[in-house]
Amino acid sequence: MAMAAASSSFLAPRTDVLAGPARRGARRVVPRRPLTVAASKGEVTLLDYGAGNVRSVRNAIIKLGFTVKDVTTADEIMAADRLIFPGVGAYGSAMDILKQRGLVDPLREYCASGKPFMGVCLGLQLLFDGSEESGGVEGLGIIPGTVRKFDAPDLIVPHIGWNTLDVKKNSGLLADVPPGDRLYFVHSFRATPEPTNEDWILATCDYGGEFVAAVQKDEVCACQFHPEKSGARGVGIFKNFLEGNVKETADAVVKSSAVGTDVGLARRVIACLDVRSNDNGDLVVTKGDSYDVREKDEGGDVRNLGKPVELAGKYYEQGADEVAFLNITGYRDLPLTDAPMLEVLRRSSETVFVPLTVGGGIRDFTDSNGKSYTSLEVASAYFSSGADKVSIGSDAVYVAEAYYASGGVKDGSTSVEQISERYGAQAVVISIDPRRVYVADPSLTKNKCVATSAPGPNGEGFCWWQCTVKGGREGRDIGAYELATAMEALGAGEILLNCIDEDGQGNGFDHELVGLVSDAVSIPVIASSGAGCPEHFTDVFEATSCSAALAAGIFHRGEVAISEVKAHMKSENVPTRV
Ligand code: 1PR
Repeated sequence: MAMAAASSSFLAPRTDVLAGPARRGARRVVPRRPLTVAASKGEVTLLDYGAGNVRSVRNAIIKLGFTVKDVTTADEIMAADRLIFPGVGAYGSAMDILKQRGLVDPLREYCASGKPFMGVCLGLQLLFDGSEESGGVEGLGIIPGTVRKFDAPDLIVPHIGWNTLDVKKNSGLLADVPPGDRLYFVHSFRATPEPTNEDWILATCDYGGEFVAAVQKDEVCACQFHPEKSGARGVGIFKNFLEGNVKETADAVVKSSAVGTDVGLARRVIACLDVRSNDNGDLVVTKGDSYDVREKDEGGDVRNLGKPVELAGKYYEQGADEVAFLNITGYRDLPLTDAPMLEVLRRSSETVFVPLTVGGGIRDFTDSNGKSYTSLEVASAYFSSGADKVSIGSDAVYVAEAYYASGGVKDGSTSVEQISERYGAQAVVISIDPRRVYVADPSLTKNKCVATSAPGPNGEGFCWWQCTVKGGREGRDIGAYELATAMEALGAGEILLNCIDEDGQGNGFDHELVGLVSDAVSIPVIASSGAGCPEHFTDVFEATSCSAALAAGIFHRGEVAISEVKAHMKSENVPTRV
């Protein structure tokens, strides 16, 4: 596929980003580590049609001791002993690719043969008769039913996060998932259980109504959730599949609701790693106070709080629901050549089996050789290196300004629209970097104001939040409310809502800002900036309808572990994955 070719041209030589060079500005190139080849437990055939991140599926298979064989011809499908089909992207384009490559009938035949098959996410949906997505498209027609968009009123869509299952029959596939445990979902469309597909339903999930979470008939299985993003529990599901432990038994199953009241979609806790090169050229995790990341002493260096891959692994072990990497100098670096973020993603995805977001520098750019790259190509390179979502900062502000200037025209040409169209809305996060602006009267600005409980320095009773670009260096005449609503209209799937005033202050999240934006959009909002203790997480979840809360400093400085935040949420009855 063209996209895969475009992304592979970005693949920089492998450098050891964990090791620091001896002199300023240089990056030490360390030879590849020699690979120790363990005996393979067997070969797994992987149907990857190049439309998104399946690196974690590969990594999970390899971690479990199996080798991966990619499908390059239709014959290889029927020749497979075990086939994994991690569907990514939109339903219509996935079916188009399968048709173009002559894979539709081989897939149907393979599933009919009863050999082990595992579909993931879109790989489950494609088994159904068809989908409303992409204007109505025919699927593989193996399971009766149509895939439709979540449609309950006031539901936040996409359904992103960790949710509990209602298991309908006993299968070895889910044997290691205790009732009440959560798995990671990310999707806007779903199939529903119906009398015609009852014999296929292994588990359902509730989000604005019951939908199909897993199906199984003998050795043909599929999950709407992502095992490869569901931590150790999810990797265990792949293990059961790969080792052939999927037998169904007639034993009774225990419903999740029978083991407690903490069921349903959890509020997420996200660890954020602001990454940049320090003055020695080492790639470090840093952290600012109101975005100033330099030590306070004279000639202060960039604050160094650790190594990106190591810290991501630590937070995964502590129970982070997601990890975000923000390349904070991406607006001025050439994102794919100057900063080895691709390598950070590749390494992290080898051990971190929860969703990874990467931001910084998602924009069109031209390198020093005059070669131009589109934001879609930058995003493609990140996805193929292991990112599940990209976060767009400065470019989103320019896109929103142009959107309002045109009177709300969507012509499909912007970074947000193009990445959303190719990879799905759930893969596009908008990172907003706003600063509070006080006004005595709302008529003094065209941007949406709130009456604030913390009046300004001159007693101003109202405020709005001014969006910035270039890491907070330049303010623009557009508010966080206006940016968020424009981004939802253009196809973004999630808002990462920072606050420069609160960043690194440890005083808690800005509830007025988070409330304003969460109420304005129906896509998930991640509250960010200001967390100083576990109570700040429960406070923002109680005060607003945000879906997730993100923190950096308290985790990096070791003041609070993610597990402590989760334990506190549980004690306060805030749904959480522990
Ligand atoms: O504009 O698309 O290249 O993206 C640049 C990205 O880098 C944006 O997502 C922007 O938020 C981020 N960024 C740029 N400069 C800084 C900086 O700190 N100087 N960091 C920066 C943003 C803010 C948060 C932080 C929370 C939580 N960091 O993500 O992690 O405020 O911190 P806390 O818990 O310690 O309070 P583009």
